[in-house]
Amino acid sequence: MIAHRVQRDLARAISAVENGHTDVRGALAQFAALGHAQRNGARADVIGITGPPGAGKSTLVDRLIEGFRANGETVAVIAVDPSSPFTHGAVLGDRVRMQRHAGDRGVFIRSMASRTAGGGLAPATRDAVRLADAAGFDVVIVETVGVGQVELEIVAVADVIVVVTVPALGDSVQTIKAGLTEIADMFVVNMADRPGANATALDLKHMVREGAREIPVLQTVAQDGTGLPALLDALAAKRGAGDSNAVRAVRFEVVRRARDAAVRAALAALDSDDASAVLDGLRDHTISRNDAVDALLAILGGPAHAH
Ligand SMILES: Nc1nc2c(ncn2[C@@H]2O[C@H](COP(=O)(O)OP(=O)(O)O)[C@@H](O)[C@H]2O)c(=O)[nH]1
Ligand SMILES: [Mg+2]
Repeated sequence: MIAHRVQRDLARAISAVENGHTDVRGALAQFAALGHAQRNGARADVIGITGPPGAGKSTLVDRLIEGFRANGETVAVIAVDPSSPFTHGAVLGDRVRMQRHAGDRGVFIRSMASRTAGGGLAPATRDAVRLADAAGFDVVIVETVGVGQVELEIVAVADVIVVVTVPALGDSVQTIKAGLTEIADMFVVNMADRPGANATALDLKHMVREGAREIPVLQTVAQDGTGLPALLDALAAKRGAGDSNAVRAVRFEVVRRARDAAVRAALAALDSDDASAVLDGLRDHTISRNDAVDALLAILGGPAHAH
């Protein structure tokens, strides 16, 4: 249990940091001065839950809270939402969704609307996680809306990363290919009550088989709790394994930079004289689009894409 007083001061400390009234060090010092920093050394397990809007992340988090509480662990949730602080749309929704835990002193829930202009995780998110850790919570769950590259920043915050997707989100597996296998500790196909869940899970399993790490692919129905015991088991296994987030962050950074370099090389190749000749042929209708792509890839020296 986390005393009500600690919960209240934690909420205030997060607000102070979020509003820029103090930095995280100041907030932690204040926290300690209030006699709250019971934790020196022990660390919360930080679980990142990321995925597209509407995938069922908040519903899943609600179920996870239930699971951790049943295990006697205290849980803080930091839900980062890109919606405007002025509209409060989905933020309010999250609060309502997790409302049933409101009276539980082992649970702290905080929605943060703030994000940086670029769409990244606001620094305040990181600070909120540190503060929740200092407050003594056993588990901190960070829910972020992941679209494209944005979710990847969660690497800097979380020890274990769960990427949530849903069936029949046509290009979700494609999006995931752009480097998510480097950061995901597990994939969850939520809404497994909908058609296409098995196919999506199979797609993901094929994809993760190519990687070096073992990444479980699970299916859940967050609404009724189907698959939650397996998800909790998988999380327990990852938490116990002490997977190094530093290793993962470095791997991801290498992939990101290699991808950036490849993009730069492709753009440069497209500016070459050889490439201009191919593109002229495309304009003159003497070459098909597919043949133009193959020819340009050949100029780039990369593997030709077979269609
Ligand atoms: N059919 C179905 N609906 C779900 C499931 N999980 C969540 N939902 C619903 O999907 C909607 C979006 O859920 P929410 O948790 O807010 O998604 P988030 O935006 O990813 O946090 C809500 O109406 C949920 O009730 C599921 O497993 N199956
Ligand atoms: Mg949500």
